[in-house]
Amino acid sequence: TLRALIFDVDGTLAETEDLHRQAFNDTFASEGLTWNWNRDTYRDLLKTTGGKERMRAHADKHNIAFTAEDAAQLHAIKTRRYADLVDRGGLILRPGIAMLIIKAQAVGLKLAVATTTSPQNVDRLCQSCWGQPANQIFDVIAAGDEVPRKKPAPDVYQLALNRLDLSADQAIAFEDTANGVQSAHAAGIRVVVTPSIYSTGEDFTGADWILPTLLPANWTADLARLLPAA
Ligand code: XBP
Repeated sequence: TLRALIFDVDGTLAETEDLHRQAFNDTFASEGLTWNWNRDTYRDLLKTTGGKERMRAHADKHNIAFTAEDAAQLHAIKTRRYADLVDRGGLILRPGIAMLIIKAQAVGLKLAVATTTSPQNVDRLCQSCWGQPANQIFDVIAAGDEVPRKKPAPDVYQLALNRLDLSADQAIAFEDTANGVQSAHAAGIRVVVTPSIYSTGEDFTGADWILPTLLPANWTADLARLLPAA
């Protein structure tokens, strides 16, 4: 039986990637770098999960010397900038998320996050969208820097399952990208994918359900039997 819902954050709970992109670009500008990521460039770079890893991918592509310290330092500035941008407001939960979470709580399902971004960023998003800290919405938060390998590796989903003390068949994952689908699938968890602005058109092989949004009107009959009815 289903015991938990495990959510990806960026692109799944909310369309955050353009705010991440802006935070990166603002950071590059304030630190005197000429790097600037437009939407097409960023779509490519998103194939590399994790902000530090993404900057490294850019540096490697352009043969720019870039140390782990450079990445850590820039990323700390980017994280502060992202928090400020989120705090300005305007981020909204994707359709169906708010109600699904209310219904899941009502029927006693556990709620978890399995994300590549940092716990601080999850907290900021929850404050902005729910007016509550992340640990009041989610029972478990598993983040990218806590595991050796980021998505598409299964590590972050396995960490979430361990902390939930559940097996893979007791959970469903919610994702928006091919990397995320692969990660959940590799952990043996059934996965619902709702493609986002940046991930539309990716190869979602391994997904159990592909839906435009999580609004109940989009649920297939087999999914509706699993999820709490809205
Ligand atoms: C999102 C990411 C993150 C964000 C940036 O992946 O890959 O890197 O783009 O966040 P997912 P950080 O949706 O699978 O969590 O800069 O904090 O890494």
